[in-house]
Amino acid sequence: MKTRANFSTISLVALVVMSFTFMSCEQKVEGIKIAVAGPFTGNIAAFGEMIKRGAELRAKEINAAGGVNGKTLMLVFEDDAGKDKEASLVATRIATNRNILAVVGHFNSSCSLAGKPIYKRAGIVELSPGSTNVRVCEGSDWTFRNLYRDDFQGGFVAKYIKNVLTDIQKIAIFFDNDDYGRGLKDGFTNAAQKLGLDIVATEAYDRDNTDFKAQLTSIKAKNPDLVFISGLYSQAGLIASQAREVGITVQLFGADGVDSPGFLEIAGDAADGTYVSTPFVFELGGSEAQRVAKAFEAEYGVAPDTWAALTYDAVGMIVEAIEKGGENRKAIQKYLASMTTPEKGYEGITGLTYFDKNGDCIKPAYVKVVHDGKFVPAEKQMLDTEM
Ligand code: ABU
Repeated sequence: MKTRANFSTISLVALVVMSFTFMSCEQKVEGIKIAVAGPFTGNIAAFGEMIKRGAELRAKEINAAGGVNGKTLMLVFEDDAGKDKEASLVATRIATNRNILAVVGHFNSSCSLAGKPIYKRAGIVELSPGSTNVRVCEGSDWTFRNLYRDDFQGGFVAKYIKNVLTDIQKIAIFFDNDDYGRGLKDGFTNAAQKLGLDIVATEAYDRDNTDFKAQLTSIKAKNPDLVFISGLYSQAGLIASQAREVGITVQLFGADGVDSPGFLEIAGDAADGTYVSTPFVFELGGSEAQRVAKAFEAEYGVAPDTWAALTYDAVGMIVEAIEKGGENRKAIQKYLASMTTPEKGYEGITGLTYFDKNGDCIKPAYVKVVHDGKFVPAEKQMLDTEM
């Protein structure tokens, strides 16, 4: 009996010591930790690379200026590979690490949607710099984004075609069969039909495929004036070159998922002349955007893209929320949720961000076109945020 009692006492003491050790380990964070979640590997890793660099540049500048409340800003990169199942695992890992105060991410709408209930349950903000599906922010007070939604983007592209590319009447849609591709296809179709444009073909593709010639041959048979690609650069690059191979010579138009240097690399010469809609164009940004573009190029040897810019701003927004709201998860959420007017908004390099009751924001769309192997701002822009 006595031996057992001693053993229990020793066990209890050991447990208490271990708990204190564990607690002091958890509390031993000397900096402020933010997670950045995105596709850092896999076939859309060009997005992830820009996201990582945009976040790192912002953190470097913040730390050089004294950190966050005098503490070092530490970024924890979590790779979801652009897949919803990975995103759920990543979200759980982030949510259960109490040292992480907020998440910048995810990039893919399907990943933000997969993470949403996990972040909501744990009470940690996810601020996406890339997800545009209409449902991403609905139903959670913890989810925000700093770019437009796909109902707006789809309507914008339809209106741009109607008003600017006035020779176009018959449109074929080729869409990625995921949350982003389907939602954008729906937004575009609704708006195009209201504007009197004819949708002559709607074909789906799976993101794991690399041969799109069967669907492209069906599209060609419908004789469209334009093919709208509702998907990501990795497939859009192949689609552009395979479209030319099967004899489709008409105008190609993509959306923000095609806005990546990766598209230019994969499509090669077939990219030339392609239009894309996008939430940001560096060349049309203000002086601070130009400064950041130069700093980025000096640091990484390449120009930043749209996603580097939106991530740069998203990290800045979270840091502002910590400094002005408080150093805990709930204070960050409260601060972002209070940014409901332009006056209370965040002025970043991508423009002014403030939120509606869902955590969505109203920001304009722009158009780029590929010219001589580079994205350049299209000659005609259409900057109204009301559709
Ligand atoms: N909006 C760009 C593509 C990422 C996504 O929403 O899935």
